Amino acid sequence: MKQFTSIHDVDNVEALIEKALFFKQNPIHSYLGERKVLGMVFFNPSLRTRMSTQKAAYNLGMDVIALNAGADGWAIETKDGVIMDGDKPEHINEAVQIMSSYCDLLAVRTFAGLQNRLADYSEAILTKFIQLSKVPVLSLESATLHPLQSLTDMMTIKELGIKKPKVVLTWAPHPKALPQAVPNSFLQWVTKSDAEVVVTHPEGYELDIQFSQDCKIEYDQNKAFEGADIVYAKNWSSYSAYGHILSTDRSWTVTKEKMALTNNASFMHCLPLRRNMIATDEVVNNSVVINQAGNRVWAAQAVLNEMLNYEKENQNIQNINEQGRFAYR
Ligand code: AN0
Ligand code: CP
Repeated sequence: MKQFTSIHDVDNVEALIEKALFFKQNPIHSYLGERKVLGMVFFNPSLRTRMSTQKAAYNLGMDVIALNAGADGWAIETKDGVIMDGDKPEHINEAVQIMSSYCDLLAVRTFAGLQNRLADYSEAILTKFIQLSKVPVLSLESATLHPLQSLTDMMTIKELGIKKPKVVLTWAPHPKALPQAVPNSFLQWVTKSDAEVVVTHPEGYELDIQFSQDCKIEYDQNKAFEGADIVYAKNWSSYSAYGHILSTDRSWTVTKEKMALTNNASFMHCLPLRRNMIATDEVVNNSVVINQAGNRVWAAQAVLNEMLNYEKENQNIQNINEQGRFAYR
């Protein structure tokens, strides 16, 4: 795998999920990453992504350099053509080239600004990283997608061992405007599986059709929950009224009573989770979220492993070409 920014970078999704499950059983399988450096750049905070990806890299023998852009590094200007007389002393055009020169793989977390839909959905910062980096790039969540989370989610669903599960993605209330990255990405992956997928949210929270076209939309949350095997909760801000909070209706909070409508469903969430807003204490305490978050290590390890393998094969091809050239001489 050359890069990892969405499901479209993955040749064989099933094999990648299997690889993640394999690493869960055999964490130290090889030291493919020995003497290689993973750079991780965060434009936004992270607990799980940062620690699990670092742990995954260690399991493969890699060293890790993590940088919180703007906190432990200089604040980075990401737009071209601006007069840099504000609070950002560093420009992304130099920063990415330089950071990538210190690393063998470069990982980046960007975030939606939620002001301008076109700008967020063009993935300007991630695209800059891909264009300017001297080494392969992977996403630690971008403005519109979170593929490492989704791979983890698919692995966690697979572990539950339910054939053709009914999976319900439910919107839930939250006090701050959040991106659509997690639900977009989840739908991108789960609709490629054998699951029946239903999305439920208040009107106005319809996701970009490119992600929801293969799902049933049900505006009645109780109806959606009927017979569900998996309930995946997440808040997101509006896509149509871009970045706006249209509802904070707490009747959408996932409760024990609502879970009773399901087929004894497992409750999933990517975390962090605001208790008694997204779901009640009882629901969270009886959920699979800890295993789900734990699985982030194995998903990241599978992705890093595939990217290191690709680099190694490319290196081998280069070496063979070099040898051929010398032989010819
Ligand atoms: C982020 C989001 O909704 O995208 C990160 C989730 C992985 N959540 C928060 O900022 C609370
Ligand atoms: N789920 C997730 O990506 O969590 P962090 O924001 O803590 O990395």
